[in-house]
Amino acid sequence: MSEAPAPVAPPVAIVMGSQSDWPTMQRAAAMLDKLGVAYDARIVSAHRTPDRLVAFAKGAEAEGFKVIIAGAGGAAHLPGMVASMTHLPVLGVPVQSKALSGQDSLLSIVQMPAGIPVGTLAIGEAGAANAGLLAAAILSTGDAELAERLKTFRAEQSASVAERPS
Ligand code: RP5
Repeated sequence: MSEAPAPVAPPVAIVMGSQSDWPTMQRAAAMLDKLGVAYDARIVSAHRTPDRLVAFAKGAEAEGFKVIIAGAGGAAHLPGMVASMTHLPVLGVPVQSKALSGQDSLLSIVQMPAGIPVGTLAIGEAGAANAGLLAAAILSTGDAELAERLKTFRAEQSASVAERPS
């Protein structure tokens, strides 16, 4: 009797610092859904669950992930800490905070010292959606069918823009 094939691991991990980040990070998930890219979404807090953070970041490559999207708000250490423990590309999404409207999140994520990169997107939902698109674009360099789906997405987006305001 032949063994069942091993399940294919999703190529994208979406991690976020809190349940409260999920409404924002769902925009990344929705984009990946649209493009047919599998992902696993998890809550991993740099501050509240540091052991979970270390286990996730150090094990991400072995789990089969190819790209990591990390979203956090306020003192947003998650993307940088994840990046410090894996060579996989990390895309950081600054979640819009209540106190400082996400300026704190943005600066926390974008100002990485040389040597540990985090590809930082815009604050909030636009950044999360673009993180999904960028993750797909990275994966598309080794996946011609995904590249075609991305081109179709772009073409449909262009076609949906009216020439004049109504
Ligand atoms: C950060 O603190 C999280 O990423 C979240 O954006 C922010 C607030 O978290 P909660 O107090 O809503 O759990 O760690």
